[in-house]
Amino acid sequence: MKTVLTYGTFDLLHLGHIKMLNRLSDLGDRLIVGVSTDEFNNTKGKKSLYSFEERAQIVEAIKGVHKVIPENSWDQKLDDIKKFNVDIFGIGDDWRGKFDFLETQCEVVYLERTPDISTTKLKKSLSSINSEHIQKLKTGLDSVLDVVRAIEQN
Ligand code: C2G
Repeated sequence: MKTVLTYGTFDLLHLGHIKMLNRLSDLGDRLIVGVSTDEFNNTKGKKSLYSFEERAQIVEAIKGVHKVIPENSWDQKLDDIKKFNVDIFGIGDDWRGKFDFLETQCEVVYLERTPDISTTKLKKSLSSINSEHIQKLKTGLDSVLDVVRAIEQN
C-alpha cells in the first residue's frame, strides 16, 4: 500500500487543483490531503471564500482522495508522514525545494502546476461582475425570450 500525502488550501476548487490531486493519486494506492484550516490560511496570508469545513468536504468528494486531514501548521508534515506511513510527499512545483527536508522520511516530488488558472484569478474575475453587468445580462436575456415567444406565437 503506497501512500501519497499533499497539502493545500483548495479554495474555489478548479481544474489546476483537480489535475494535481489526480496526478498525485496516480503515484500510489491512496492519497491523503491536508486541507489548510482557516487559521493556518491566515499565516499563509490567504483568506478563503469557502470555510475549512466546506473546502474539506469538497476535497473529500474527489474520487482519488482517500482521506482529508486538517493542516494546522507548517510543522506537522514530518509527524503526518510517520503517522500515516507516507511513501511519497507531493506538491506543486511552485514549492520546489521548500520541502526537500522531508526526504529523510519519504520520497518528495514537485509536480508542474497547471498554468493560467488560480483561485486568485477566479476571485478577480468574479469580483469584476457588478450589478450593472448583471442588469445588462438580464436585459439581453429578456430580449432573447421576447424573440423566442414571438417565434412560438407564429
Ligand atoms: N495547483 C496547481 N495548479 C494551479 C493551482 C494550484 O497544480 N493552477 C496546485 C498547487 O501547486 C498545490 C495544490 O494545487 O500543490 C493546492 O494549491 P493551493 O490551494 O494554492 O495550496 P497552497 O497555498 O499551495 O498550500 O503546506 C503547503 C501549503 O498548504 C500549500
